[in-house]
Amino acid sequence: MSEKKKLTTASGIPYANNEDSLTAGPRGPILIEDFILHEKMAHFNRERIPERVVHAKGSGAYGTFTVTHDITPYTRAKLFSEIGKQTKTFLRFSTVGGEKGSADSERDPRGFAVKFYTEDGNWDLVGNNTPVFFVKDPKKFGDFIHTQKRDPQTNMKSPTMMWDFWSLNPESLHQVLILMSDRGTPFSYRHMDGFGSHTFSFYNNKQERFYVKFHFKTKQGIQNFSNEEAAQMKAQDPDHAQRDLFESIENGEFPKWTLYIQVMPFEQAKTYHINPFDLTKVWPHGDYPLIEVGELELNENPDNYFAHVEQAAFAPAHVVDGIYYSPDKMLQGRILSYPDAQRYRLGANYEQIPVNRCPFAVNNYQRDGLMRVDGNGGANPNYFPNSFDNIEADSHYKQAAWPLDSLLADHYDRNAEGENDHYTQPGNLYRLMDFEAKQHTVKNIVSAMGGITGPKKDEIINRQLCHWFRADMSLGLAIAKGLELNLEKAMESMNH
Ligand code: HDE
Repeated sequence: MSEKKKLTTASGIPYANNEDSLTAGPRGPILIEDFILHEKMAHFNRERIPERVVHAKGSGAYGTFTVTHDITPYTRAKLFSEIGKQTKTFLRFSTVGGEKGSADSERDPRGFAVKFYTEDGNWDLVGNNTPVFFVKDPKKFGDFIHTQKRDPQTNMKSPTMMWDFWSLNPESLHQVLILMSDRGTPFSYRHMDGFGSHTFSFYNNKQERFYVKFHFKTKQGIQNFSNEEAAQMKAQDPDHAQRDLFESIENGEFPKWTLYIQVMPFEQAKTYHINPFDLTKVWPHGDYPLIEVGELELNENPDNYFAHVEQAAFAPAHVVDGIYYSPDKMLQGRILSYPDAQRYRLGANYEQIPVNRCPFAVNNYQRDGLMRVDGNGGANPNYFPNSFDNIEADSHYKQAAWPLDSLLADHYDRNAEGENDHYTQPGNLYRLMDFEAKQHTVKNIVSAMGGITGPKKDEIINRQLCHWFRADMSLGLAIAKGLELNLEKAMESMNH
């Protein structure tokens, strides 16, 4: 038996009785001096922090990234510097729309957020289990998420809101098709792929730039629930994915993913037939094949959920030397949003929380603020430059200037830029599916669209149907049939 420990207050004062309040006699009232009672109740009242406004329900684990292939021709990022190099990581999986207590088996994309604790700082690759997203401009994000949450009047989920938004934003079609396929209900976090989703950029030791996309391919194999199995699991075990991840790591069955990249030569971005910065589009692998990079293995469960998983803070802004952003508007929006969300959720010094702390040197002149627990710079100067602390802004980390002409940037505007072909890629994806996947996808769409109600029901259904037809005629027909629509009437309404 380990050595006994004394029960204490939060300030380390040992005390003898943790169950009886101090009263004036055995039947008398509680004395206000029972500060231990107050301390316990007051802390209890303050246990909840704001849940993530999206991705509130999640699971996380620590792991290791190991380089298996040389990509130094593309990037000088130290974590990729040599084959065999290992970097500690933390990965948080999540659903998107549900609250912190919602079910893991909801039909939803899954967050796939990876923190790499590199010697040049923490790199956060904050993606999903799909390579694309519903919208391509951050200005639409809040409105979109409102339709994924609860009706402002009834406080219930509303297929009418969802499909009204999607039918008015056809750029969403690609992601909606993926969401409605069986990939929208993954069997577990271990049996799905992960993506950086956005286009990022690399630069190598010669400061040559490349555009890059990241893909994590599961080594457990893709496995999904059908609509019915997901509904059943929601009732049977709303935390099934958390249980699966935690128990597989406890049992030493460490889940693994292979990291691949797609690389686009910098100059090609100007002329490539698809806007490479449009997050609703993929880069066809025929044009830019997958290049193997390394292996990500999850091998350590956090010893406390709140300390590590709930307080984990990711930011796409956190890129390290050799990796940088791209003009992808959604990425640009996220650069600003995530640190803002973390400061709101966790306070100004959130990067001192152990799960978020860089294990290597952190030298700056940010001081004070709530929960400053790292010594606050001690007696060192709190200004830069200065004649005392020998901290320098190391010119090695300067990036070459970014040529503006590469972005065709001879003017600025609120352009809804690029092509508006929202149909070819979802159509291609549907035609790639096997017969069973097509059947399940149509069934899931019919079941989801079947929830549209209210005075605008026909208008919303017909508008969305028009998008399905434009992606693929057989898909449109199968959905119309499933919804038992009178096609002539539907076509008439589409034509006016
Ligand atoms: Fe997020 N997103 N997001 N998102 N997102 C957040 O940050 C946001 C988007 C993703 O496990 C928030 O800490 C904006 C795309 C993941 O902690 C918030 C836009 C992708 C996680 C936020 C997007 C994601 C978040 C909420 C439109 C896939 C959970 C709490 C430009 C590529 C990370 C928080 C974790 C979390 C903002 C769109 C993935 C509000 C403004 C696209 C995996 O800051």
